[in-house]
Amino acid sequence: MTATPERGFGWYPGRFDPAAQSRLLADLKTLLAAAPLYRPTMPVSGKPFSVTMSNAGPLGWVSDRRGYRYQAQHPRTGLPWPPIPDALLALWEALSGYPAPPEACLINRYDAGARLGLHCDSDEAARDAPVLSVSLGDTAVFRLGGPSRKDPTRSIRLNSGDVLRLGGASRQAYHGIDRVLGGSSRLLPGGGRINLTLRRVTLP
Ligand code: MD3
Ligand code: FE
Repeated sequence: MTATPERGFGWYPGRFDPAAQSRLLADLKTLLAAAPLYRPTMPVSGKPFSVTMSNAGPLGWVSDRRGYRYQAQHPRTGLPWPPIPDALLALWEALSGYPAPPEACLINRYDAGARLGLHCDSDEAARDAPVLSVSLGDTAVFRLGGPSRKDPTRSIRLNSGDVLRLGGASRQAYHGIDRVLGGSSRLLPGGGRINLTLRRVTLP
């Protein structure tokens, strides 16, 4: 008998210890040399995001004047996204409860003053799969609501090494990053925060 894996909302503070955070950061440095962070723009308006982004995996999430979508190539280099680091594939195996691997790892970088407005993630056909989030660097004030923009919200402080699983009903919840607390971690040279989200995009 095997235990039923959990699939709903989960918060795993310190899931990556400081040594594992450093190893993941070293993988990211190599990855971002091949697929540089770039600043996407909002659909229609072309207004720049306050976060910079890149991706790993067969698919990456992008935004430009034409809209939001997943695509196989980096929008600036035209190259395929690099592979998802093994430590993140292992995390998905351990915590997703999903029978197929992730296809996208979206990398969001928050420098001083960056934030992410309240939104929900609905560009994936596989909304039966959870999203896993890994926080690195400065602490973020994360806001999590419900399926309607008007639902009450709660605030969660995400520290470096924390993992969240957004599965079940929480997968459709509105959420955002209100702010990042400068100087709260020494992991990233120069400060700031990196968030990684692992996603299944297509139905297996
Ligand atoms: C709840 N990222 O990339 S991670 C995003 O910290 C995103 O960069 C934030 O929202 C960040 O779309 C928050 C936590 C998170 C990620 C995906 C979710 C929460 C979610 C998808 C559905 C519901
Ligand atoms: Fe999101």
